[in-house]
Amino acid sequence: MEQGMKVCSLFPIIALYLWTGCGTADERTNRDAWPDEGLPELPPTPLVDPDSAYHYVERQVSFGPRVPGSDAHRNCGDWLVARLTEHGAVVHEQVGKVTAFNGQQLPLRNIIGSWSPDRSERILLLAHWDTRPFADKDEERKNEPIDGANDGGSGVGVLLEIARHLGAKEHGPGVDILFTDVEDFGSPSGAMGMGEGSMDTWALGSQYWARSPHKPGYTARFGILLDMVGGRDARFYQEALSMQYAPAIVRKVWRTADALGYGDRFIQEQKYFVGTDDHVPVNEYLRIPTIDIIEFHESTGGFHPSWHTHDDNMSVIDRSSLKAVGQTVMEVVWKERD
Ligand code: AHN
Ligand code: ZN
Repeated sequence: MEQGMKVCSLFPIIALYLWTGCGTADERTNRDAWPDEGLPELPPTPLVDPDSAYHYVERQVSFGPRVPGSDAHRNCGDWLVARLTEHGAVVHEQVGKVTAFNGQQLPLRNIIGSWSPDRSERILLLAHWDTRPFADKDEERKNEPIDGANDGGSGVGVLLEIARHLGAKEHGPGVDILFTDVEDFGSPSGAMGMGEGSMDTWALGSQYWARSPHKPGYTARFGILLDMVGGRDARFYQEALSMQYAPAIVRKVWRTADALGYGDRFIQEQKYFVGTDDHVPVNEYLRIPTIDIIEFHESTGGFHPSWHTHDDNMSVIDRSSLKAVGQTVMEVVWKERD
């Protein structure tokens, strides 16, 4: 009898425990973010390895500045194609010619890796892989190209680390990783003024791709651009153009970061500081709601202080920033269902 009483008095506690999600704090926060009770469990989200992401950044920098038309650019492009292929992607290369703001003709090489290419439901992840041909924000050696560890290297490094796991993703939408070229050959502020046209001198590779995607009629549920995501203690505010084009995707990503414990990195507050970036043509021409995860730096009220200077080298790269961004994007991709 006494035994029975105990079970009876425990029953409401057990019931409450089952009802609230009966697991660790982590499991409960995930459930709050995706109220998917009743649907089959998804395989666990793979862990982003910060050392691996860091290595991918370092390796890109080791080729030298990836300035369109240079040997370093060609060699790094070949290496990117090899990495995507190694991780199970079907790879498309889109080559062309574009004219820079200064009249220079540049070869263009957009690189696209696709997983489950036949699925019509898709997610687009993108980052530019070229680096700026000059250091116009530096005091010295202004005409020499930069390493672009953060600006170029970091977004690609994180996406390659995600790519390493995409072969294991058998559920939900297919994924495309787009490495855009000739993002960073834009007109230096002052050279052409900050008039209307000067913004169009940036993101030439994504403009090209969005006007004429590798697959005619290409579309995706949403897109996530990573740009300058590797700085020490990087904080990501909700970027204003992303909020204008794709507020629901911004909220989904920032909520996910918070649920994973990265609320101190992903601040749920809007900042206007990006003139243009690769997400703009994707939104404008393809109407794919696409956001930009890009560091807002308090000390400049804009980009990282190393932006377009020779200080943009491996010394600014922080494994924990790569991890926070990579794990957040991985979780968003993994939790997306058909
Ligand atoms: C401007 O806002 C002019 N440029 C942001 C795009 C960019 C350049 N991202 C990296 N480098
Ligand atoms: Zn740049």
